[in-house]
Amino acid sequence: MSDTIAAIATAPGEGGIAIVRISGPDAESVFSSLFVPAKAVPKFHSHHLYYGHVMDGEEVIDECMGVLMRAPHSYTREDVAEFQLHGGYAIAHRVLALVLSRSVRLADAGEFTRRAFLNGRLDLSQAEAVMELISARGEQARRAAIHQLSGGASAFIREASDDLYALQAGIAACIDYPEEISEEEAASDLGPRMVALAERLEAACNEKAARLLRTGLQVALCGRPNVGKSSLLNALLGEDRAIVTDLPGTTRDLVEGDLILDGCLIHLTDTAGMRDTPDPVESVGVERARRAARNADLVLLLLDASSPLTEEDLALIRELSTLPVAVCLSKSDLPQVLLPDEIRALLPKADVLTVSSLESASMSALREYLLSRARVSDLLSLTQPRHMDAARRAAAALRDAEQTLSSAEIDLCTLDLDRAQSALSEITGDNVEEKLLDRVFSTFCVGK
Ligand SMILES: Nc1nc2c(ncn2[C@@H]2O[C@H](COP(=O)(O)OP(=O)(O)OP(=O)(O)O)[C@@H](O)[C@H]2O)c(=O)[nH]1
Ligand SMILES: [Mg+2]
Repeated sequence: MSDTIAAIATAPGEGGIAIVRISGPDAESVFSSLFVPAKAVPKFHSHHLYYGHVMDGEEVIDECMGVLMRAPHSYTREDVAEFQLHGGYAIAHRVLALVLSRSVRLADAGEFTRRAFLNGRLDLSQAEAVMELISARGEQARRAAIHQLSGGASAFIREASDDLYALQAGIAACIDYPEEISEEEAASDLGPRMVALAERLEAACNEKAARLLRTGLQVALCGRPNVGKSSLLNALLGEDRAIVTDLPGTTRDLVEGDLILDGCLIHLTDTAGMRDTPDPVESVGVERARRAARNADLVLLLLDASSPLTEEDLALIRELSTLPVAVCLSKSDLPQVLLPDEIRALLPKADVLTVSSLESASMSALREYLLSRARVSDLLSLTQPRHMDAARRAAAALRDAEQTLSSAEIDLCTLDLDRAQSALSEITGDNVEEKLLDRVFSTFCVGK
């Protein structure tokens, strides 16, 4: 980390401003060599915003604001300098090139945050939360990410880790002072505490809720041809996304769209009408529809309420019954032939809704329903697959420890508890290998 790095910190494209960020020991000298303040100053103050120009010799590159943040009061805890330029491609790249021509290296993805972590400004779960926050789609995901950035996961893990240290101390005492604490006494006290801690860690691994936060509720609109799937997609999105005609078999491929309802992300996939067909293109579409149904958190099975159930409908009800299905009786603005009770008899566990793409009241009810399925009610302690994987390993090691203890192998129990402690420390990054850091930060954008 002895070198100086730089990158464009803002998103590509045109915008109000573009920021070129520099971090490292040469940040100040490079900044001073390129930035000429409108009012000359003997020395730049830290954390002051200056108005001036970026110059390449005599040539003015841009009119901009410049700021210097001396270590350790900066994002990376190193000296950091930033040019706030006009937000255009050519300007930002020219300034970056100028900076890089002064023995500064282009930053790797996430390298600023990696330095912030290595310099102790954030722990690893907080560093990961930075990218979660940036990629949050919807208020629900933002709230979870800022909770993690503020140390939500870290606090939970540190508390678990402290309890684990207490267990380790208990075992050590039992080994060191066998005359004072018998193995039976230790087992009856420490064993249940190990199980309780394992249970607490396991309960924090709610993969489904975490996925809802990260990628939103995945909803597949399925049904035989012509039941109104594409019309429903369009009505939900409020735009003409999918082609709608009165010909069965109109949709051939998957048509996707995102909906944010009350801050919750819902990813909708309209699919080809499912039927046996000799048409090779359509049958690929039907296969894709089946895959979308299998991968969905919720399958909205559309059945045309204005006509009786067909053989195709019945086959689909059978096929999809093992998936998380809710039935939408569609076209409810037309005289209704198919009634909810008939469906409830066939699919007793499925919710049944009545919808019409043409009627806003029924669309509001459907939106409410989707929202109820997409909302994650509690603030989760853990939201990332990497964290949940480590917490599960820690829990498994604790359960092993309890088993070892009850088979009276108290010395061996220490090894299990060490394993648990090491898994927990992966989450906060107290004990990590370079390879893990590479993996974590490779998902970041350059400039963060
Ligand atoms: N009255 C009424 N007609 C509807 C409604 N929804 C769809 N339709 C009509 O039903 C026909 C088929 O609609 P689509 O949305 O294309 O049906 P689909 O299920 O996507 O059909 P495929 O893509 O062929 O599988 C069109 O003529 C629509 O106008 C509705 O809520 N009410
Ligand atoms: Mg369609």
